[in-house]
Amino acid sequence: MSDFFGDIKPVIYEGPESSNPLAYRYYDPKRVVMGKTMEEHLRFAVCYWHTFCWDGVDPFGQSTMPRPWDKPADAMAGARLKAEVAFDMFSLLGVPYFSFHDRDIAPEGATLAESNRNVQEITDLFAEKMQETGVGLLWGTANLFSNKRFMAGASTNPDPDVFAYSAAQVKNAMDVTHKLNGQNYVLWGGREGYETLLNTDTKRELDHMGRFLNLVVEYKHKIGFEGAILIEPKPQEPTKHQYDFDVSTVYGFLKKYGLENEVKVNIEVGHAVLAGHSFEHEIAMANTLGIFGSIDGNRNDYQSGWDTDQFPNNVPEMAVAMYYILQGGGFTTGGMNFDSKLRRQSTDPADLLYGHVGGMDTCARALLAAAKMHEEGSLQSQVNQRYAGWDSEVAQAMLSEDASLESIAARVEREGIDPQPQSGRQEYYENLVNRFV
Ligand code: XLS
Ligand code: NI
Ligand code: NI
Repeated sequence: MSDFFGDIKPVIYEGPESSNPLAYRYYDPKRVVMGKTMEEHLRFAVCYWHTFCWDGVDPFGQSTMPRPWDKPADAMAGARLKAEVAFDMFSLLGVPYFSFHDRDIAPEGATLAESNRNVQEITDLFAEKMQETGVGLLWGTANLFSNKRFMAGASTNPDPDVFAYSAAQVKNAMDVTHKLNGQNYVLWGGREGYETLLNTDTKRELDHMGRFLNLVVEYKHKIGFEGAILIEPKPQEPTKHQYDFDVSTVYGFLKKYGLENEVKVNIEVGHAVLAGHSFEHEIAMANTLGIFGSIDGNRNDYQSGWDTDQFPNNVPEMAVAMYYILQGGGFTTGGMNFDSKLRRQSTDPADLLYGHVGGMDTCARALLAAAKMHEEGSLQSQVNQRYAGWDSEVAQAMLSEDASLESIAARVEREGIDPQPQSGRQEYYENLVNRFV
């Protein structure tokens, strides 16, 4: 145990009446909701990057939260201390999972081989700590965006050597994720996009990205990795135009490159907002297309145009999202990973805990509301009612291969069909949701 968190005690469930800022008021891990415990439903994960690497720098100012593990003179000793603190925090919170990029956990070396060795050394330490604490790995990923070699992309870089370097880095990140029994492997297209069309061959770039992802899937099968491969959509930032704009765009890409049955999506709340969607829209599309995988839980500022990665704190919004997650059957390999970071004035170690405790309670409370919406059932039955006309034989016949525009047109004429508008009753539905949140 490190002394980073001082004498803070493990956070436990104390119920809605508790005023202890470091207690759960709704997250009661063993409480059963719709046949599963809250812990099994929510599958919380702490992310390494924002939690242990974010030091508060912004374009106008220096680090506000220097950490004791930032040790430029002995970066590997720093990485080991960081791992120590990380596992202390997972235990204090009682989260079942964590997630990381290769470059979050260990310093980059002079060569790729040295960087890989550093990553392997720290993941060996993780393996011991995971054994000790029972914490699992929700997902691993490779950072293919921070180093300047990736400024024009990784697999979409015009330079084939960057494609090769990226493949080698991903291979190592997949190896360690596999070694740690990761539940998923994530690819967020960090700089897979472009700044100006004038210098960009989009056909080549998409073909290269498609081949790269196929290489990843082939390797997954070769090593027997049983987790899911996930793409994380985002519409912009860092590049002006990111190729993996949103869930539907990613699906089109997967289809084109023959991967729609191999790859799913990791949906981030803030990225949905940046794409001009709601979070629940992205979940519903992923359910519809059969590619729902996992969630990066956070919230985005609605006025800013960038990715603010704040901790979730809006129960009514999260409840509707949770409703659609449950509707799709809930998480399998996925989970609720807090891709959320502190504001730069939140400089106390305890702030890291407040952020996560609040985020977890928001999700737990949302889960309870969403479960009530499902159990009570009137929302679903109203929707079924709205489409009930399609249950008839004549309606279904229009969708069969025997139907044609002529046969449908003939029936309309014969029967004198003249559709009358039916109210969509949006306000009624909205009120129905508010009964539960
Ligand atoms: C950045 C992304 C990133 C991914 C992992 O916007 O959210 O943090 O989750 O590479
Ligand atoms: Ni993310
Ligand atoms: Ni983000």
